Amino acid sequence: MAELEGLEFGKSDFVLLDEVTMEQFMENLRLRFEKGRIYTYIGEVVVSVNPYRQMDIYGKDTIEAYRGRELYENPPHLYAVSDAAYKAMKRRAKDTCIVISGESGAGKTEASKYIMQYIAAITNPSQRAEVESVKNVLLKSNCVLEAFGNAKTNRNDNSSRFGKYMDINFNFNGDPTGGHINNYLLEKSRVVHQQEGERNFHSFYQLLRGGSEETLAAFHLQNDPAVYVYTKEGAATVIIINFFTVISALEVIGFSKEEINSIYQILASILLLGNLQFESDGESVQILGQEAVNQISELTATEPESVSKTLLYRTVATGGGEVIEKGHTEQQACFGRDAFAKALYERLFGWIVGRINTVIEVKDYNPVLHGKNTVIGVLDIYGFEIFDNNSFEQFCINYCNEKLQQLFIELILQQEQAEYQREGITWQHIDYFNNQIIVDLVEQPHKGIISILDEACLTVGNVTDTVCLDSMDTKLAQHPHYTSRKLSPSDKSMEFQKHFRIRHYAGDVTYSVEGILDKNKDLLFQDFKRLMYNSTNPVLKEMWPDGQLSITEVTKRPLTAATLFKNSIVALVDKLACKEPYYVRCIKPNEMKSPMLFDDARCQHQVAYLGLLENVMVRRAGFAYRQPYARFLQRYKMTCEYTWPNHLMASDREAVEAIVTQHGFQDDVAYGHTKLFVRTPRSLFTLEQERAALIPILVLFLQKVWRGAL
Ligand code: AOV
Ligand code: MG
Repeated sequence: MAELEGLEFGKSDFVLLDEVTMEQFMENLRLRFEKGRIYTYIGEVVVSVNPYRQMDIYGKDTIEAYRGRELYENPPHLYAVSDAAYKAMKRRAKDTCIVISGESGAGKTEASKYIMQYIAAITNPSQRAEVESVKNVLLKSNCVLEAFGNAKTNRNDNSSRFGKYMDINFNFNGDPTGGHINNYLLEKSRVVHQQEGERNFHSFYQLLRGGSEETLAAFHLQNDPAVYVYTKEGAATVIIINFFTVISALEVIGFSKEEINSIYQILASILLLGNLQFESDGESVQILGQEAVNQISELTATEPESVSKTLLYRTVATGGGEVIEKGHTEQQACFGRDAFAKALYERLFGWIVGRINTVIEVKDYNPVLHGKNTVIGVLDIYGFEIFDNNSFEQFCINYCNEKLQQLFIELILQQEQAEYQREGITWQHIDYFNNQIIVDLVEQPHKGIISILDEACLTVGNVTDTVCLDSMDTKLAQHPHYTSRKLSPSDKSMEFQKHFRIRHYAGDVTYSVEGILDKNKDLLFQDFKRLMYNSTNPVLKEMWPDGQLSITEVTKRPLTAATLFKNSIVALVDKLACKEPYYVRCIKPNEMKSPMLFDDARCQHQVAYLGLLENVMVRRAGFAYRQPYARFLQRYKMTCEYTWPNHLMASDREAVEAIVTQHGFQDDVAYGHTKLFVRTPRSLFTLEQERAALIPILVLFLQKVWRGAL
């Protein structure tokens, strides 16, 4: 067993602080960061500070040290909570989940990978081939999903641009039998446009920079991202990427050669589409460059004439049920091209996830034969974001983080309450800032921002972004977390008329309404869907099943992007809420990605909005520490004459009472049915100090015994 840390590393659990103040909290957090102790507990919650350097704390030895141990037996670590979640799942057949939160770049994705590696390492000791293969696919899926779903942003060089919730299924032996990945709203607008200093998804650069000459020639590509409109913004940035690692991961997962080829054909088509230009002679619109059209049609296994036609015309059903073809304006053609490129990528991503799911889904599981199938869920989603320009995507991402914060509040409180109730202990209430008010501002039916956006999208006629903003201003003028330039004209920080601001739990974010309705409508002309459905490439066809609908069958009012996202997040929260939760709260130490810098103001801000101080208070106001009687005895029996080396009392509980009474803190504890609850950490601290003082004496004593001196 690894040694517990000494006091020079600060307090390993924030509940042990002498006083719960922001100063003490920050002092401890900084001290631990500076000493390379990036993890600290609040009870069972792990607070993690991104070290921005490789740490030697994830190796085999460390995994062994944490395997099967209790939380307090080792220094704080992700492995300890992973093990706790695993034990709860295995011993008590509980479905558990590990929720990782924190702002962009705080270390969520890295944490999720370490958690999965730990679970993979401690399971299947007998090396059964089918379990090993499931584990392998689960681990390899990360590499593929990161290639297609991550990108460099101004906050994080490897930023997740989609949300990921992965369920890992276990059999009665505690070995993984399969899994399922849910992905949430990929930021597809990135395919066609990136902010200054940012890049498109990694996959494009991997192909362009890593693909062999033959590969690129076969896809009609040049090996220079600067040549393509969609990738030129991030072309100069070098990030170590390996095309072949991704290909080999795809192969291990079970993608066929044809499927892998189709994936890259789609990427190539997107890049070529992005370079297509249109020209209008005042009457009709033409595509500049027939060669690119031919190449796209070859890559997508469609006819060149169909590609051109789809890019230039749309089919519409008239009121009288007649179907006509309507030519695009130049602007509409550009809009259609970009919408098509985005949809191609989004469907590709969804298809890849679905394809991985078919490989890892639990097959032939018979609960009667095999016992209950239990689950550990790992949630790694995009963190709270504030950019220079915030749009629909940030609005969705930040709403999602509000929902998760809300869940944290509910579950952590609920968990405490449930524990006290189970153990027959009276509970004391602590007040929180409850962010429900912000969640409501966004999602409330009829009154919330999503409803107002939807209403504007569904209204027939020319509702512009600005008209929609006016409507929000009217309906939300009184809301304490909403404002706009019109509502507070003196506010110089909101430069433009087309902005509104939400006071989020994690800070104020100013959103631009420019293009917000288009993004919410997420319109893609039906003709593109039909074009893809009619592709002779079976992979592509499979991605576009809705292309078989004729124009008159198409649903008139599909759900908007915001509503679809809201529904998926509500379902996610429901899924999480019925599992036993474990939390990792990630903190970003600075904006420079520096391993040296602990920016006090930035860290304190995160500690405040994550509600960590309140978390400590709740943990302490009730009882800071709790331990099963047997565990408590094992650790402290040496400090009491009635319990050392063994007690003769009727129960462990009585023996524990003897220790507590001998040390005089009987007023500071409560006796639950199975656990001792200690209110202030000071009591435990006294015991710890006494134990620490006794250990050298005991060691000396034992050495003498061994040497036969006694
Ligand atoms: P995120 O997932 O929280 O952001 P990441 O997990 O991608 O953040 O972490 C950002 C970067 O910080 C990584 O690429 C690493 O360089 C570094 N890092 C994080 N954790 C560790 C660690 N434990 N050890 C070493 N380096 C680390 V976002 O996905 O943007 O919300 O959407
Ligand atoms: Mg991430």
